[in-house]
Amino acid sequence: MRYFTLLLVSTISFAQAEFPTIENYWLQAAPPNASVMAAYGELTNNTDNDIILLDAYSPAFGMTMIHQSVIVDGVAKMIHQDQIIIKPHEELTFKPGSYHIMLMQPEFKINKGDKIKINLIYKKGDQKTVQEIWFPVEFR
Ligand SMILES: [Cu+2]
Repeated sequence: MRYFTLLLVSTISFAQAEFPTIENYWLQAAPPNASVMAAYGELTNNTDNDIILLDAYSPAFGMTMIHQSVIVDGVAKMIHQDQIIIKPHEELTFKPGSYHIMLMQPEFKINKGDKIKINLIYKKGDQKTVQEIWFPVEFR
Protein backbone atom coordinates (compact mmCIF):
# COMPACT_ATOMS: atom_id res chain seq x y z
CA MET A 1 0.00 0.00 0.00
CA ARG A 2 1.30 3.36 -0.92
CA TYR A 3 0.71 6.62 0.78
CA PHE A 4 0.91 9.72 -1.20
CA THR A 5 1.53 13.01 0.37
CA LEU A 6 -0.31 15.79 -1.23
CA LEU A 7 1.74 18.89 -0.98
CA LEU A 8 -0.33 21.98 -1.06
CA VAL A 9 1.57 24.97 -2.14
CA SER A 10 -0.35 28.03 -1.28
CA THR A 11 0.48 31.18 -3.03
CA ILE A 12 0.04 34.21 -0.90
CA SER A 13 -0.38 37.35 -2.91
CA PHE A 14 -0.76 40.80 -1.53
CA ALA A 15 -0.93 44.26 -2.93
CA GLN A 16 2.64 45.41 -2.89
CA ALA A 17 3.18 49.07 -3.58
CA GLU A 18 4.96 49.63 -6.85
CA PHE A 19 6.19 53.14 -7.42
CA PRO A 20 7.96 54.76 -10.33
CA THR A 21 11.46 56.04 -9.84
CA ILE A 22 11.60 59.81 -9.78
CA GLU A 23 14.51 61.82 -11.08
CA ASN A 24 15.29 65.44 -11.77
CA TYR A 25 12.43 66.66 -9.60
CA TRP A 26 11.99 70.24 -8.49
CA LEU A 27 9.46 72.82 -7.45
CA GLN A 28 9.72 76.03 -9.39
CA ALA A 29 10.51 78.99 -7.16
CA ALA A 30 8.04 81.85 -7.59
CA PRO A 31 7.98 85.53 -6.69
CA PRO A 32 6.84 86.35 -3.14
CA ASN A 33 3.07 86.32 -2.74
CA ALA A 34 2.59 84.02 -5.73
CA SER A 35 -0.60 82.07 -5.13
CA VAL A 36 0.21 79.35 -7.63
CA MET A 37 3.34 77.26 -8.04
CA ALA A 38 4.23 74.12 -9.98
CA ALA A 39 6.41 71.06 -9.52
CA TYR A 40 8.09 68.91 -12.15
CA GLY A 41 10.04 65.68 -12.49
CA GLU A 42 10.64 62.52 -14.48
CA LEU A 43 8.74 59.42 -13.40
CA THR A 44 9.85 56.08 -14.82
CA ASN A 45 7.88 52.88 -14.43
CA ASN A 46 10.53 50.18 -14.04
CA THR A 47 7.94 47.56 -13.10
CA ASP A 48 6.12 45.09 -15.35
CA ASN A 49 2.71 46.53 -14.45
CA ASP A 50 0.85 49.69 -15.24
CA ILE A 51 1.28 52.38 -12.61
CA ILE A 52 -1.73 54.64 -12.26
CA LEU A 53 -1.11 58.11 -10.90
CA LEU A 54 -4.32 59.51 -9.45
CA ASP A 55 -3.52 62.64 -7.59
CA ALA A 56 -1.03 64.64 -5.59
CA TYR A 57 -1.24 66.20 -2.17
CA SER A 58 1.03 68.59 -0.32
CA PRO A 59 0.54 69.76 3.25
CA ALA A 60 2.26 73.00 2.20
CA PHE A 61 -0.61 73.94 -0.10
CA GLY A 62 -4.34 74.31 0.23
CA MET A 63 -4.97 72.65 -3.11
CA THR A 64 -2.94 70.42 -5.40
CA MET A 65 -3.86 69.11 -8.83
CA ILE A 66 -2.27 67.27 -11.70
CA HIS A 67 -2.60 69.26 -14.89
CA GLN A 68 -1.54 69.10 -18.48
CA SER A 69 -0.87 72.35 -20.31
CA VAL A 70 -2.07 72.32 -23.89
CA ILE A 71 -2.62 74.91 -26.57
CA VAL A 72 -6.09 74.89 -28.11
CA ASP A 73 -6.69 77.28 -31.00
CA GLY A 74 -3.71 79.34 -29.92
CA VAL A 75 -4.90 79.60 -26.33
CA ALA A 76 -2.95 77.99 -23.49
CA LYS A 77 -5.14 75.85 -21.28
CA MET A 78 -4.60 73.54 -18.36
CA ILE A 79 -6.50 70.29 -18.30
CA HIS A 80 -7.04 68.50 -15.01
CA GLN A 81 -5.92 64.87 -15.16
CA ASP A 82 -8.17 62.39 -13.34
CA GLN A 83 -5.50 59.74 -13.73
CA ILE A 84 -2.40 59.10 -15.77
CA ILE A 85 -1.39 55.56 -16.63
CA ILE A 86 2.35 54.97 -16.88
CA LYS A 87 2.88 51.83 -18.93
CA PRO A 88 5.61 49.34 -17.96
CA HIS A 89 9.08 50.69 -18.72
CA GLU A 90 7.71 54.00 -19.91
CA GLU A 91 8.31 57.47 -18.59
CA LEU A 92 6.03 60.32 -17.61
CA THR A 93 7.69 63.70 -17.69
CA PHE A 94 6.37 66.66 -15.77
CA LYS A 95 7.87 69.81 -17.28
CA PRO A 96 6.92 73.42 -18.00
CA GLY A 97 4.36 73.60 -20.82
CA SER A 98 3.30 69.98 -20.33
CA TYR A 99 2.27 67.85 -17.39
CA HIS A 100 2.78 69.52 -14.04
CA ILE A 101 1.82 69.29 -10.42
CA MET A 102 -0.14 72.48 -9.79
CA LEU A 103 0.21 73.83 -6.28
CA MET A 104 -2.26 76.45 -5.10
CA GLN A 105 -2.85 78.40 -1.90
CA PRO A 106 0.57 78.07 -0.21
CA GLU A 107 0.23 77.69 3.55
CA PHE A 108 3.46 79.63 4.21
CA LYS A 109 6.16 81.51 2.37
CA ILE A 110 8.11 79.10 0.17
CA ASN A 111 11.67 80.07 -0.67
CA LYS A 112 14.40 78.87 -2.97
CA GLY A 113 16.38 76.18 -1.14
CA ASP A 114 13.38 74.88 0.79
CA LYS A 115 12.28 71.28 0.44
CA ILE A 116 8.55 70.75 0.15
CA LYS A 117 6.79 67.45 0.65
CA ILE A 118 4.46 66.30 -2.09
CA ASN A 119 2.69 62.97 -1.82
CA LEU A 120 1.99 61.26 -5.12
CA ILE A 121 -1.09 59.09 -4.88
CA TYR A 122 -1.45 55.96 -6.98
CA LYS A 123 -4.21 53.46 -7.58
CA LYS A 124 -3.30 49.87 -6.78
CA GLY A 125 -6.27 47.56 -7.21
CA ASP A 126 -8.93 48.88 -4.85
CA GLN A 127 -6.36 50.65 -2.75
CA LYS A 128 -4.40 53.84 -2.89
CA THR A 129 -0.68 53.97 -2.30
CA VAL A 130 1.33 57.04 -1.42
CA GLN A 131 4.84 57.97 -2.48
CA GLU A 132 6.33 60.77 -0.43
CA ILE A 133 8.80 63.02 -2.22
CA TRP A 134 10.55 66.11 -0.92
CA PHE A 135 10.85 68.53 -3.85
CA PRO A 136 13.68 71.07 -3.74
CA VAL A 137 12.58 74.63 -4.53
CA GLU A 138 14.75 75.96 -7.34
CA PHE A 139 14.97 78.70 -9.92
CA ARG A 140 15.45 77.17 -13.38
CU1 LIG B 1 -1.85 73.86 -13.90
